[in-house]
Amino acid sequence: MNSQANTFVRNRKVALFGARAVGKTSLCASFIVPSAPFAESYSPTIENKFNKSLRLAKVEYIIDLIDTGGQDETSLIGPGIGIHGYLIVAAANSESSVWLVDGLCIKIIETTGLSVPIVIVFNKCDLKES
Ligand SMILES: Nc1nc2c(ncn2[C@@H]2O[C@H](COP(=O)(O)OP(=O)(O)OP(=O)(O)O)[C@@H](O)[C@H]2O)c(=O)[nH]1
Ligand SMILES: [Mg+2]
Repeated sequence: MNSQANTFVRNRKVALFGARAVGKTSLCASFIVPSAPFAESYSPTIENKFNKSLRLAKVEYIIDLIDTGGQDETSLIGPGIGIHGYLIVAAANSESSVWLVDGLCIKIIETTGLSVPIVIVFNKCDLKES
C-alpha cells in the first residue's frame, strides 16, 4: 500500500496471443494512447512490451502488456510464467485466425489449469471476411 496516496498498487501482466497480423500490436497501441491515430503500417512483432497504470477505486494497477509475434498451427507457444490474464486475438478478415483460437486456449489451459482468465478479442470488425 502506498500510504501517501492511500492507494494499493497491484501489478498485472497480460499477454496477447493470436495469428499474425490480426492487430495485437495495434490493440496494445490503442490501449496505451486511446486517442492516437490508427497506424496503417504493418511491421511484424518479435516481442514487445507496453505498460500503463490504471486507477480503479483505491487500487492502482500497473499493467504490463506482453505483445507476442503472431503464431500459426506449427508455432503455438506455451504461455509464460507469472501471466495474470490472456487476450487471444482473431480477425474478421481471417478465418484461419479464428480456427487458431481453440488451439491457443487449449495450450493455455493445459499449462495454467483454468486458473487464469482468457478473453477472446474479435478484431478488424470493420473488414468483411475474405
Ligand atoms: N482495418 C483494420 N485494420 C487493422 C485493425 N487492427 C489492425 N489493423 C491493421 O492490420 C495490420 C496488422 O496489425 P498489427 O497490429 O501489426 O498486427 P499483429 O497481430 O501485431 O501482427 P504480428 O505482430 O505480425 O503478429 C496493420 O496494417 C494494422 O494497421 C482493425 O481493427 N481494422
Ligand atoms: Mg504485432
